[in-house]
Amino acid sequence: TDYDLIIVNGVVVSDTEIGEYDIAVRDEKIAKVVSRGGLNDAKAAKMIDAEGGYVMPGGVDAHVHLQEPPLFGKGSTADNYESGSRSAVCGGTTTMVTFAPQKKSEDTLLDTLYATHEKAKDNCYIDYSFHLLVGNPSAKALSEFKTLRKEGVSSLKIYMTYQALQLHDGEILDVLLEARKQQITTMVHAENGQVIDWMTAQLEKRKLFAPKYHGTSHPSMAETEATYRAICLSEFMDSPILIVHVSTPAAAAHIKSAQDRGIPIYAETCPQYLFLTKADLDQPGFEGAKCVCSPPPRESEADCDVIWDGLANGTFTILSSDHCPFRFDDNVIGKKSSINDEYPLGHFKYIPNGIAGIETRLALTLSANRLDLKRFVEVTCSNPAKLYGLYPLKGALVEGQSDADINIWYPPGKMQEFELKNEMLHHDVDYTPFEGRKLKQWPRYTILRGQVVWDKENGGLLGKKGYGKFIKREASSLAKPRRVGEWDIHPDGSFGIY
Ligand code: DUC
Ligand code: ZN
Ligand code: ZN
Ligand code: ZN
Repeated sequence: TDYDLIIVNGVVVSDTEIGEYDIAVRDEKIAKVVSRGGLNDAKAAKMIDAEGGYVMPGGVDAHVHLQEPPLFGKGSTADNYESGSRSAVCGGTTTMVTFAPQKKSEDTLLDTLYATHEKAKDNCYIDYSFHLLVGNPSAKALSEFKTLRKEGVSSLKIYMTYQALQLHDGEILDVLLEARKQQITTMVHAENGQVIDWMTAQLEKRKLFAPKYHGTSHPSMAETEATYRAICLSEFMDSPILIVHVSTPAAAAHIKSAQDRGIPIYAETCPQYLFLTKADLDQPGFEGAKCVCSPPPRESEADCDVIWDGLANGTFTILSSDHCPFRFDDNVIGKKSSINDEYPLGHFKYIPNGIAGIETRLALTLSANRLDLKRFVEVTCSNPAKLYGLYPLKGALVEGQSDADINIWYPPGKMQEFELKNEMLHHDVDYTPFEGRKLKQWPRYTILRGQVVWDKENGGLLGKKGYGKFIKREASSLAKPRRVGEWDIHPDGSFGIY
């Protein structure tokens, strides 16, 4: 046989092109992409007829929290590497970048990295890589950035909020300077932690504890201010950043204006800011806790519309899930119910922040039918791969270069609209914040390095735990400083790039 697998009759969508192409796979790689019919004489061990369905690169989800200790309120995340990556593959995501979380109490980043490797090793259904989450930018930690690059880690994340993680501005400058030297991309969680703490104290004085006050305690202003501050610090240092999970029109406007000036500022949004609003936090009983994440779902659908616009017009470089699930009813592992002896009716500040979404990201967004298809592929597959140094190995269908990671969607008219239910999902969580949403699409086949790992009609999950492997990443092909040279203080007292 010539090939391990051929896919015929598909409508292939990349970030730059849509067309009728057939694809051949050999030795885990994309071997050929040819005009429809061009493989009619080829011999292959297996053939898939896409029947006119879209054929896209496998999803790349670059913002995933798995098996993390309590950092975002009480409780550890619900999914471990096994259940999280299982959920991912059943929703068409073939590569994930998760966090290796360094705590404030720890000095080194390398131990964190090695410990995270242990959690993931032999447990993943999909390929994976890590961002270092820097909780303590100690001299030691900063000196380890160089080794991180050798270990295939080219990005890290810092926080401007959460007591367990918040860095002050001087620490942020320390990180940006060292990141610049090592060509590392810095992801920033931009919310002003002091504003959030102050608002929380105000609400407590008035005995306002219901889940909806999570939204009140995280005002848009806290995100807008921190976003602009992060942009200023990044521009000062000429060190590229990506602002994660942007939720407000005002923050998006600051990002757009920096981008228009040519500053290397990148941004991410997530399905929760496209589909959820404040009303989802304000539900009977404690149900609102199911939609508590940070930043919170915002005011109204008009806000969601602005975020959709930013996805379409390029303000947002990538669409990630921020999968960070906690169980609703669980007294051991981070219950969303947040009831304790002091607050028998619960308190919003004890609700761990985060929701599940790794399995629903692609189908929810594609079903909404609001993005150009090439742009959909760009923000969910190609751009995350480019931004984080995985391209064209991942996020593309380039002959001889890309891994054969492929999603084949249902052909037009073949899938009936259906209501999403948590029981359809493969995570280890007792609810989805998107319960009842109407979907028109779901991946029919998902292929990872040439293997069919998901076949919705025949067996569902076919992939095996442990098939997913660690991928070493290069420097970002998008996020580069504007000028080469070192940031330093010049002999005349001025400062900047030499
Ligand atoms: N926001 C969340 O909702 N969860 C994890 C961390 C974060 O910043
Ligand atoms: Zn995070
Ligand atoms: Zn965050
Ligand atoms: Zn996150």
